[in-house]
Amino acid sequence: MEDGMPIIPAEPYDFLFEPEHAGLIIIDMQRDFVDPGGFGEALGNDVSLLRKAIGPVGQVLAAARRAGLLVIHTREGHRPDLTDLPPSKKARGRLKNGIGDAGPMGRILVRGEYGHDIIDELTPRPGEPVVDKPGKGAFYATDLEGILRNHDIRQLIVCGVTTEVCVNTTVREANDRGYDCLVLADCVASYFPEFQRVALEMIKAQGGIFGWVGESAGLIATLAQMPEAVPPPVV
Ligand code: TIU
Repeated sequence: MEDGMPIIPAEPYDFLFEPEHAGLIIIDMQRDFVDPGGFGEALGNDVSLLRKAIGPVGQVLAAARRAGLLVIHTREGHRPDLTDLPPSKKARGRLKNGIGDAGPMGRILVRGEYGHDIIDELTPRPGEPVVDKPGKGAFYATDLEGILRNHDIRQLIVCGVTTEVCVNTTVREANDRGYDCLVLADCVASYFPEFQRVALEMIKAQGGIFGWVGESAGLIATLAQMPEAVPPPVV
């Protein structure tokens, strides 16, 4: 505790947690990125590296729900008519089966398709906003900033995939907008172990140039000391 404020062990220094103004954001834990047989695996990636985060994210999610933190989920994807898909994004990678095409779990990264949705282990609950984003960052072309403002959120606990792509982009966007981000190292994951390491280094370097890096255990221990929240009525 510092001035009554809980402290979460983190790097480059302890994170002063303001639970009243903190939200949990879970980035793109979608079947197409994380599940065997999805788009990510079809691209040749080893999804087991991403799946390591599922357990810790689930524990953080349960602790955050119990404590009454605002929980926000994001999904990367596009309208079925692909009008929000930049031609550059569609062309990138010269894929035979790319965004909008038929994939192993439906049309790839298209809203409403099975593969686009969040994995069963982390299904959003009613009342938890799901932010659909066309880009890598969760702020770009979404209503996330309005949601955070309406809930007086100033701190973001960040989980999800992938560490160097959508997690890093979102943390940088949040940082420029004045949010303090605590990224939980065991709750984010990359297809590339080297990128996982370096992406976390980048966040906490230079005195926390983009934010803090901690572990789920530190946050969960702090949340466990808070009284159980009465869930708001679902509307
Ligand atoms: N969510 C997210 O990170 N989207 C990606 O495309 N990530 C990759 O690592 N490709």
